[in-house]
Amino acid sequence: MAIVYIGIGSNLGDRRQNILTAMELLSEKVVPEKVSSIYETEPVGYDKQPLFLNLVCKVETELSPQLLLKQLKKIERGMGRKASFRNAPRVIDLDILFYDDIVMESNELTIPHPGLTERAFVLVPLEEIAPGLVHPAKKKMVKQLLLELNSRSGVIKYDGDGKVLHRRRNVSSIR
Ligand code: PH2
Ligand code: MG
Ligand code: MG
Repeated sequence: MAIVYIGIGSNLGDRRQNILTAMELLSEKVVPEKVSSIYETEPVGYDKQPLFLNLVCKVETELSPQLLLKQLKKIERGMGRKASFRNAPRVIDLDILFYDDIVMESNELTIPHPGLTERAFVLVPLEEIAPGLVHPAKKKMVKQLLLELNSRSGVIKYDGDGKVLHRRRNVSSIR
């Protein structure tokens, strides 16, 4: 069985429910091993959009990277995700972050996920469940990558009751 880390994000509709639904659908395809807390995160890349909820999970699977990607896309489509521009708001996003220690690059799939080392919304939840996990290309542990990123700003634990934050300008100031 391969060990895979998957990043999940949502910033449209009932974000928390979307993430929970995605986890449930995912559990029908792979074996969940560990799940991080949910974090509320400032949008990266295109910032005129709502705050995201993000989490990271560790799963085991017999699916190849390509077949796993197919299943993730199927879940995204099934949950009503529409094709849009890069970094656009989305009901649900499921990304393969790591697949064992595979390093690969193709048109439809790059592993490890290329944006990972610059994204606190991935590294913070990842560090929560796998601080010692080694990035197979960078040869550095997740906790090291997060230290080098030198920022957790815009990423805070979400308490589920929506009490944590609703306004973007507050995100970085609450730690
Ligand atoms: N996903 C993106 C672009 N920007 N920002 C946050 N905070 N969370 C995301 O999941 C995210 C993003 C592209 O997939
Ligand atoms: Mg993504
Ligand atoms: Mg994606």
